[in-house]
Amino acid sequence: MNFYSSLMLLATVQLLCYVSVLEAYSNGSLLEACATMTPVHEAFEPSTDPCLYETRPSELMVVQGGSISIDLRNISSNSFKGYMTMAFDASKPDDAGPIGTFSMPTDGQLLSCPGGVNNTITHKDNNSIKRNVTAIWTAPADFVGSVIFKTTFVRGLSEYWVKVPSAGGNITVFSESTTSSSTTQPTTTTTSTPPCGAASSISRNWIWGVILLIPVMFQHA
Ligand SMILES: *[C@@H]1O[C@H](CO)[C@@H](O)[C@H](O)[C@H]1NC(C)=O
Ligand SMILES: *[C@@H]1O[C@H](CO)[C@@H](O)[C@H](O)[C@H]1NC(C)=O
Ligand SMILES: *[C@@H]1O[C@H](CO)[C@@H](O)[C@H](O)[C@H]1NC(C)=O
Ligand SMILES: *[C@@H]1O[C@H](CO)[C@@H](O)[C@H](O)[C@H]1NC(C)=O
Ligand SMILES: CC(=O)N[C@H]1CO[C@H](CO)[C@@H](O)[C@@H]1O
Ligand SMILES: CC(=O)N[C@H]1CO[C@H](CO)[C@@H](O)[C@@H]1O
Repeated sequence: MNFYSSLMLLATVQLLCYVSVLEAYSNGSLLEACATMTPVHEAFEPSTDPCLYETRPSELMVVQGGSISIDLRNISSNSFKGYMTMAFDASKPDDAGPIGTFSMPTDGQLLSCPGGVNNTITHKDNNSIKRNVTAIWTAPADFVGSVIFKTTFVRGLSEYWVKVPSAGGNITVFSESTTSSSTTQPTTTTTSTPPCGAASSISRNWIWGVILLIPVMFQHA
């Protein structure tokens, strides 16, 4: 192979890389992470260390169709670069899909994963440091029961936690008709920190891997 054909090959490979990078940023590709909430970096497994971040709901009870805010925040001073949060019906497997709707997060974007609209929040840019992301979650109007928020936090290429349950336990969505009879306020002082990496099956999704590799690719370019 002569010099010029090598050069052409290199240029083609780079072009293909560039195209797949662009595709990785399209909303359609991010949607592929909906099923597993799992970023994949070839060489790295999800961390089993205690999670450095938490999902903190403002309330542990909400009336059907009502709203609460959630904070994704650092526990130490460490900051994260990527995240994905969904709310699940605690009585069903996660395969049933996320429920409720989110408002636009303070740092990130809305996704509509299969089965709903605006039912997922995730990061928008690949490289900024995030310490405290806030979003409003609205419970479905036709649902009563226990809800659990789960967040995948990405600190960097080699360190991420998948589907970390929210701090303080599950959220109870109660019926409008029981509002008048329930006069006791739920305690919101629980401070237990759930373990990370609670996902039962970690299936691989290369899309997030591509997304998260981009800063590295840029640095080495
Ligand atoms: C990050 O965590 C540290 C320690 O808990 C805290 O002092 C700091 O305010 C947090 N920063 C933000 C932006 O939440
Ligand atoms: C909280 O949700 C989990 C499902 O993620 C479930 O296993 C657990 O039983 C729920 N706890 C309560 C008290 O409903
Ligand atoms: C979904 O979010 C978009 C962007 O904020 C908003 O315009 C739209 O009304 C939302 N749809 C629903 C059903 O919440
Ligand atoms: C996170 O941001 C929200 C809204 O900006 C604020 O109310 C809350 O106090 C912040 N939490 C931390 C721990 O910084
Ligand atoms: C509907 C939706 O999620 N649109 C987003 C697609 O991606 C761009 C760029 O990341 C966002 O600005 C849109 O809001
Ligand atoms: C879409 C986007 O935010 N791309 C950025 C990813 O990170 C590199 C390196 O910091 C930036 O140059 C891109 O603009």
